[in-house]
Formats: sequence, structure tokens, C-alpha cells
Amino acid sequence: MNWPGCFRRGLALPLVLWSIAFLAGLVVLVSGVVGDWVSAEIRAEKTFRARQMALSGIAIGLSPEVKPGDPLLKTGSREGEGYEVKLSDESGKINPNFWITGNNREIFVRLFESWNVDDELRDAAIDGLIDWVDADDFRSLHGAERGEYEALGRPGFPANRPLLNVREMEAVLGLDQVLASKEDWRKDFTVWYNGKINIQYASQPLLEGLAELTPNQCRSLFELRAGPDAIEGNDDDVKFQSIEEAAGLIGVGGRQLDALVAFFDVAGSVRRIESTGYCNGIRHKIVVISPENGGGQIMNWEEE
Ligand SMILES: [Ca+2]
Ligand SMILES: [Ca+2]
Repeated sequence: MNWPGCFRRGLALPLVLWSIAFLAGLVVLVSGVVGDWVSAEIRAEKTFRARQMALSGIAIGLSPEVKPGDPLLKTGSREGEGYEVKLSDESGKINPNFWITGNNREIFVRLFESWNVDDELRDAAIDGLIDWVDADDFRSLHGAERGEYEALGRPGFPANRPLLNVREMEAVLGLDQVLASKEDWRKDFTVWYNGKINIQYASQPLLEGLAELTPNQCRSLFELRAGPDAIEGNDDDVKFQSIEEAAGLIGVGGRQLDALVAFFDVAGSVRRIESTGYCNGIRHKIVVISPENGGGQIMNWEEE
């Protein structure tokens, strides 16, 4: 009889098997953790490189000599790395601060009507914007001042000063509802250019919505603006000397011309540089606003 030895032998095998299973599990666990570390490191490295690329694009875009269509605005794909820069102009947009402080409701009435906003919502949006921007606490007929914001649990509002950025428009009571109904509403607004909309850069929705231009008239205008190379914003573009000249060239008169004169101009330029850097599937975008011919001066910098 050798019970203890037999017992030990009987126990040894399961122990060994269990140990093997344990070690195998440990290896899987550790390699998983190490794998996560490594992929986090690789991702951080790619993000860093993508941002470096975007920064290079911004440096190119800030140069006043570089215009839309310049091959420098895009790099080839070296090991999946590069940047793409889009240049556009803020002067072709609506600055709400400019129009509200100039006491001009009409531009907003026309814009919101072109968005099919009903009268009640439209008036609440415009008055809300007036109350947000004006320094006093007197509520406009359909607007909102301290009491209305406090009732909604938002003490300390409205700001009672001009908007600091376009995003802030979503915080304005009344206007918030109108904007919520319009996808992409941001692209036709700016706070960086102070003046009437530059017809040289205005979008089709603004030309149609504010001055009732037809799609054909818009097309003629865009062809002139772009010049022979069909790219807007560079040296071969037709530069209009006056709104009347632009209107004459595209066959616009009467009510349409009156509206063009009221809301549009031929002056102004504030460059918008959107640079997207990429590295093996990771992208990083930087948007910079710079006065035209401002020698690389920067008015605003945003990253996403
Ligand atoms: Ca106010
Ligand atoms: Ca051109």
C-alpha cells in the first residue's frame, strides 16, 4: 500500500494542466495589454504626424502669394502622409453683428423666409438676436432678455455684446430653434468680416435667398468670378468694380438689383484656411482665419 504516493501522483497531473492553462491565459492577457499599449502608441504617433502635416498646410495657406488652385495646396501621399488645404473667403458671408448693430432686420427676414421659417419663429429669432447683442436689458417684442433666460435655468444670459463666434448663435433664444431646422446653417455666417456680403465670394443660397437671383444668373456670375481657369479666388478671376457692373454682366435689374445693392458689395477679403493633415488613416483639421495680405497674421485658430 502506498496511498500518499498514489495520491500525490493523482494530484500532480491536474496541477500541471491547471498551471499550463493559467500560464497560457496569462500570456494571452499580457499580450493583449501590450498590444493595447502598442496600438495606443502608434495612434498617438499618427495623430502627431497628421497634426504636423496640417500645420505645414496652414503655413502654405497663410502665404498671400498662394491662391486657390495652386499645386502647393496639396501634397502627394508619401507613406500615407500629407495635407490638403482649402482656401475660401469670409467676406462672402453674413456677419450677424454687422447687420444687427446696423439695425437691419430685412436681411434676416429674407434669409429665414428662404429657409421656409414661419413668421412667428422668424420674429423670435431676429428679436432674440437683437437682445443678445444689444447692451440693455429691455426685451424686444418677440425677444429674450435676462428674465427669459433665467426662467430656463440660464442665469447670466444673454451676453449683451456682439457674438464672439458663429457657434454662439446656437445659444440665442429664438434663433436656436430656427438654426436647429437648417442643416449646414453655419457655412454662410462669419464674425470675422465686417461689411456687406462680397458678391465676389457669396454662395448661391445667399444670392437666391436675399436677392432672388435665378440659378442661371448665379451660374453666369460664378463663371465670371472663376475666370478662364474655372477656379475662384485667383488672379484670372473677373473682379467687379461695382454691384451695378456685376448686375449688368449677368442681366439683373429692378427688384433684384435693389436687393443686391442693399445686401452686397464688391469689397473685402478675409482668408479662411482649412488644412487637413493625414497619416495612415488618422486625420487632423486646422482652420485659421487671416486678413488678406495681412502678412500671415492670424485672427482665429481652431483645431478638430
Ligand atoms: Ca440685451
Ligand atoms: Ca480663376
